[in-house]
Amino acid sequence: MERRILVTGAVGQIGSELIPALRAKHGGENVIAVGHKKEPTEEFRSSGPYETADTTDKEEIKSLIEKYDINTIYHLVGVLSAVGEKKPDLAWSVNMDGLKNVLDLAVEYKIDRLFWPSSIAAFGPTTPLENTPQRTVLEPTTMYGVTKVAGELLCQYYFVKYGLDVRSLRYPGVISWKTPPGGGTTDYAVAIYYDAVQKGSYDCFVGEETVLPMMYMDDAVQATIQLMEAEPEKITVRTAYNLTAVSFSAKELADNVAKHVDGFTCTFTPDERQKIANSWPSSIDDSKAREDWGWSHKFGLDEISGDMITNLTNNQ
Ligand code: AKB
Repeated sequence: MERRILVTGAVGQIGSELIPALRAKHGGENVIAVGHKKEPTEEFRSSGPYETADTTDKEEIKSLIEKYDINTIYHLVGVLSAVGEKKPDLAWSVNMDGLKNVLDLAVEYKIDRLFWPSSIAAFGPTTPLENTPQRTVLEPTTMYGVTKVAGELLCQYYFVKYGLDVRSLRYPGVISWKTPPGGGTTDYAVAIYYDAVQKGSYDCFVGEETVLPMMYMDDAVQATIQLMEAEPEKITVRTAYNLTAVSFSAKELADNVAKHVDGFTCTFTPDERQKIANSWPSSIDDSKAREDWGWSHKFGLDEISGDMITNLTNNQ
């Protein structure tokens, strides 16, 4: 089947890197990037169609599905954890109303495959936080996490009730250099590289003992495409798959950055995001994703640091 792909949240952290990968694979004209407020780069605009739409407005998304004869959707747009705690109503409306609109339209237009991102934020303080199993307690204490659990169940409901082929991943913290940090709790693991290159120092907003699961963007893009290309019978989880690459403490991260940037120093001044970080797992069991559709990661912490520093230095 020729894929006609719509990607919402195009200018966000994952969209900015998933779209070029999808365009390289399926042809630029077959991948419709949909942004909202943030302006894309000229290169991004010129590599394929770019549209502006608000996903909470069903008619706007509907007209794009019709205009481009869409059969595949990556619905990436979302308000992340830290911003979600400041603006819970916005998080609910963007994360839930937007998803419900896209799910309903996917059924109406017989969309062949739909991807929606979940997150480690679906877990909470009552979850076993080490080597967190695929099936476990989901009692998040953030609005973002609440929308992730509700969203996962809604996706599964649409699969069971309507046969919609919807797939999802519980992303860990994703580290990348193309977009600056965007309102999440795992942002420190991105901001540290920006500040290391620009200032030679970083004041980290979580304590040095904080350990969270993380992944490099190249692996996140690979996992997303691999999941979406897997044969439907291989997908045995219709809520969202656990996914991870490496877990490290904020101190281990800072020490690793110092290996790559001479004279780098890091201080630790925890703020309100510490509480969110404490409620999330320190490591994840993603064996189901590895068994079902062959997931395996490539980047460890040292490779992530090397690549981040090289790219941020070259793009200063
Ligand atoms: C956040 O920190 O809010 C996100 C996430 C883990 O989903 N990066």
